[in-house]
Amino acid sequence: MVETATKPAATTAEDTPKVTRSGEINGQSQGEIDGFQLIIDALKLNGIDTIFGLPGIPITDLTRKLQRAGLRVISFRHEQNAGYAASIAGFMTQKPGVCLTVSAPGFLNGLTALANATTNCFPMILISGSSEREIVDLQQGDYEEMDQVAIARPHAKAAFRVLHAEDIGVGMARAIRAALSGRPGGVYLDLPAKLFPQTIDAELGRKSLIKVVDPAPRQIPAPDAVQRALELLKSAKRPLIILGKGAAYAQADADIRALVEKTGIPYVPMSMAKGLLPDTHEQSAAAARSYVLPEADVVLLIGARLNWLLSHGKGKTWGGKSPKDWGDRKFVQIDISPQEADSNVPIDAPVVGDIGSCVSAMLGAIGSNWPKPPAEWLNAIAERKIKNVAKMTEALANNPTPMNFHSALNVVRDIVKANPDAILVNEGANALDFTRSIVDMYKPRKRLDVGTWGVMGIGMGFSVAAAVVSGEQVIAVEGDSAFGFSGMEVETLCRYNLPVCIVILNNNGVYRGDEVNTTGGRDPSPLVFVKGARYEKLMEAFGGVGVLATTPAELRSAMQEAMRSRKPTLINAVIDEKAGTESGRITSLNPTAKKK
Ligand code: FYN
Ligand code: ADP
Repeated sequence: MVETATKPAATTAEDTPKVTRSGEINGQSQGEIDGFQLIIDALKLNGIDTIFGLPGIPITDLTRKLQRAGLRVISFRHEQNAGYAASIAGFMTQKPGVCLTVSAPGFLNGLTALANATTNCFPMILISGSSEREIVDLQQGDYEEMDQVAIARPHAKAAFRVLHAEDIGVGMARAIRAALSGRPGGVYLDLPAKLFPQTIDAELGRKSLIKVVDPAPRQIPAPDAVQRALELLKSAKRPLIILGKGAAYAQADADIRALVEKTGIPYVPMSMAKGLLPDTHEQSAAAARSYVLPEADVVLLIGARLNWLLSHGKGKTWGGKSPKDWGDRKFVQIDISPQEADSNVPIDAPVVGDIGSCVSAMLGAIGSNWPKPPAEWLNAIAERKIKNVAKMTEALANNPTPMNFHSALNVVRDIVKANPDAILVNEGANALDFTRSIVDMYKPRKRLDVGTWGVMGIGMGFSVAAAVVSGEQVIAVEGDSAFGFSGMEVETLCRYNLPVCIVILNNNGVYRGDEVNTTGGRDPSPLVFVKGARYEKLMEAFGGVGVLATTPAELRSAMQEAMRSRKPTLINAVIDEKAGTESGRITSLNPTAKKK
């Protein structure tokens, strides 16, 4: 192996290859290949065609070379947003989304997104350049010095560092396999600056690359586990299915629908599983959620964990007498991770495998004479649904001045119904919770939101990725606070001319905008923003369309125009600053509320 000088030549800004008299291209003999090229070839070989990132030392040249090599490089204004984009691209495509950052601070900015990907089971690879190992390890104060692998490891499914050009193929293969196989997650890949200009024999280099074969192998469930699950489900008087975002990720849409319909079991979708079956499906029990959870006697979880979002499978949400009461309900859980079962309450019938294989095995075993659930159960749910839907219809029919969440979201609901292929990105507190229950989804993987962590800041990163990956129209419904975390990426939307329509539900603050500082001090309450902020002008600053909407009619016409033009659009939908409650529907998680 020939190693070139150790200075990070990665920052050289050559736009056209420099060919010397001795036949070297960019200082590299034609019989040799460098780290840059090997990284690019390894990505291409594995079908990775889009990189989300932010250039700088030592990866600037890599971004140029990636673009020149035909990959799409989407450059952001902050690495966290690039990271969120990569992670959601992974969720949408079942290919690891790649985020590329500079060393230390850039890496750390991307790390939140990596941790979020791991938590949400999204396949993602964070690739960061890093400083000189020798200097970093002796803590001699290198430029952007940091032991990035050590820091990434607890937040990732796996973390690797490649020191030698001939190991790039293995490093990339290990990263791809770790991100995709089993339970998907975030992987960190550390590429020190010295690696990029390293050269090795071209033939050796080509041979060192690995095209990963079957990166997410099917995991077939054991037949007795399937049988146990079916027997339990068959014995149920009040069965329920809960669909989670794992089910959406699995892309086993037709089989999941067939299982739900053949068994006739009512189902509740978790937030990002909305639309896996259309929300208008007659078996959806979403509008009777707080009735079916405590009442169900056997619950089938498909790609949904019994974490906080499902009150850990116990306590009052599930009809228990105390928060610790497990109750006597039985659970069947389909999950790719064998360790998921019993994480919160006993799982009576774990079915371990990939959702496609598990659901298809169950379908194969149930035949055509599966007994429909007792009519008493179905009628009770229907009755509950009718009541809740009537309540919702009444709330949506009101037309107050100023707008409230319902009157604004009634418009979004109609627009999504008319554009079922559009992707809905959603974040906030009240803006999230109201949108989830008001806006029906009709197709799988069309709703992308704050996920397992309730993280704020995914809005623009998810929107960019959703538009880039799918080519579909994106609608981002944002709380005014949530939007602030990634708002600068409106420039990115304009730069790439993406069909994203942002609707900011603007009530002047976090949760609501009418709080005052009761101390008499000079500062505003920590929860409020500048009143009457003109967010739409931010979009206009970069050449997009900005609209101020104070009525449902104005909001409707602006959204319709955005769908028609496909121009980056920001609609500042002004709602009553008194609208909203603390933390939306999870007020009870605030420590003071818990104490009461
Ligand atoms: C739902 N509902 C409906 C409908 N769909 N009514 C009528 N029609 C339709 N189509 C009803 C449903 O029955 C519930 O009423 C209510 O609307 C809310 O439904 P949802 O959203 O399914 O249920 P809930 O209780 O809010 O769900 C719990 C949750 C969810 C924890 C899974 O809140 C969630 O995903 N939260 C994420 C919160 C978060 O991350 N926030 C970000 C940080 S905010 P009832 O049945 O009467 O209860 C920081 O401050
Ligand atoms: P939600 O928040 O919607 O309830 P979670 O993120 O809690 O969803 O759960 C997703 C679950 O799906 C995880 O436990 C994960 O292991 C599982 N999962 C992800 N992909 C697959 C797959 N292809 N097959 C089986 N299980 C999967």
